[in-house]
Amino acid sequence: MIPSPLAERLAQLAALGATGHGIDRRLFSAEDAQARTLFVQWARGSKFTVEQDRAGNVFARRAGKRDGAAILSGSHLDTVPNGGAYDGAYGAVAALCALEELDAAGVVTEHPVEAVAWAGEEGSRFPLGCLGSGAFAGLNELASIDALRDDDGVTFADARAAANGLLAGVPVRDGFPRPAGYVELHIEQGPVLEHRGVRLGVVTAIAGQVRVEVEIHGEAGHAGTVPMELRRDALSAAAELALELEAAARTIGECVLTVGHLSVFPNQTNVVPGRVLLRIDARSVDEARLSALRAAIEACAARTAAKRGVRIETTPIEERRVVAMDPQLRGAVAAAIAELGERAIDLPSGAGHDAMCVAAVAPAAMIFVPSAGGLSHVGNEYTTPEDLQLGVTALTRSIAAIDRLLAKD
Ligand code: HGY
Ligand code: MN
Ligand code: MN
Repeated sequence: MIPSPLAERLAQLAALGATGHGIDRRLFSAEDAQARTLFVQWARGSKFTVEQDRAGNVFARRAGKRDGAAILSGSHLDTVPNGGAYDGAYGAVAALCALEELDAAGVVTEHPVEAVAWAGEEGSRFPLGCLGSGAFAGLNELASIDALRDDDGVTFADARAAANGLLAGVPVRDGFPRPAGYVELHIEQGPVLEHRGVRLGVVTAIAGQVRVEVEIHGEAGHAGTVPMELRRDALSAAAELALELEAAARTIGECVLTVGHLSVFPNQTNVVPGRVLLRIDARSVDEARLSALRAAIEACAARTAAKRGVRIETTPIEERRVVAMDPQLRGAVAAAIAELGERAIDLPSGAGHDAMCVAAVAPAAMIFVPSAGGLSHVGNEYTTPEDLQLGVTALTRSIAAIDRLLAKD
């Protein structure tokens, strides 16, 4: 089988940041700069006009009959540590392939269409998810993003200005022009499509997210001499808090809560941990449950602090509301898929996506393809080449359908 540009491009991207256990490609790293450079080369190879914005997002524009507000499609090129080859990269490459398929079919759209590679969706370097799309949508001021620091203390502003930041030779556009509409193709990252035996999904809503940083101040001491009853062990307190939070999430129901990031200080075998830093990621597609999660985090922290005699500080670091996808665009996507003779189901997204930010400034829709075993954010993330290709075809048809729909406005 002749490899498609989609498969070849995904393979090239997968090599950037390969760790042997997955892919580690964080914003403004050398690997990330190489990935954005490939995106630019592929776009220019197909005669699309390329620009970037001050947040590091990269755009490849295909002209339409009109100038002005474009229909955007894309996703992110960064990954979580030891992430997979499809989360984000697939949607960014697929958008380019969709523009090329429009060219090949001689489709002249009313609107310009832009493929976009969003910067820093994962929040795996700077402590904010959807960093580029959040700036693009005006949800996060660039000035506040500039001040964000990575674990080495490097600010976003410095990283952006450094060698692996904004790309040399790519014009930097002014501001963040509002698009006419947005459609993102993404792997489902869950088990529903595979379980239902369906190859395409139309997303109804994207779960809201609450991310909280927690600092637990206990008392460091000699592991051999401090009696158990006199300890204020920050790690034992963190462990108790994590279990309390897990129980609270199970009680609230239809939500998820994860303590996925934890640092112990001084992290020395023979020293009682004096301080622990952890981050909580809580989500639900129901706003009332999100509020209950916020309250539970505070209540569990207060209870654990009192019980263990430690001081616990909680700092919200990210708040994303539940975002419903646009009903009209969903209808256009569903009709385009039906024309392909393919079945699709409606489903919510527990994973966050750039679409939840872009939806603040334009009607947005998302299309899912199945994830094998529902796995994602792991190195063995997989979707069959046939499903990947079907997704591109569905995306191409959806972009054309959305263009016709919005041209009527
Ligand atoms: O965390 C998420 O849901 C997304 O992958 N950033
Ligand atoms: Mn992800
Ligand atoms: Mn993603």
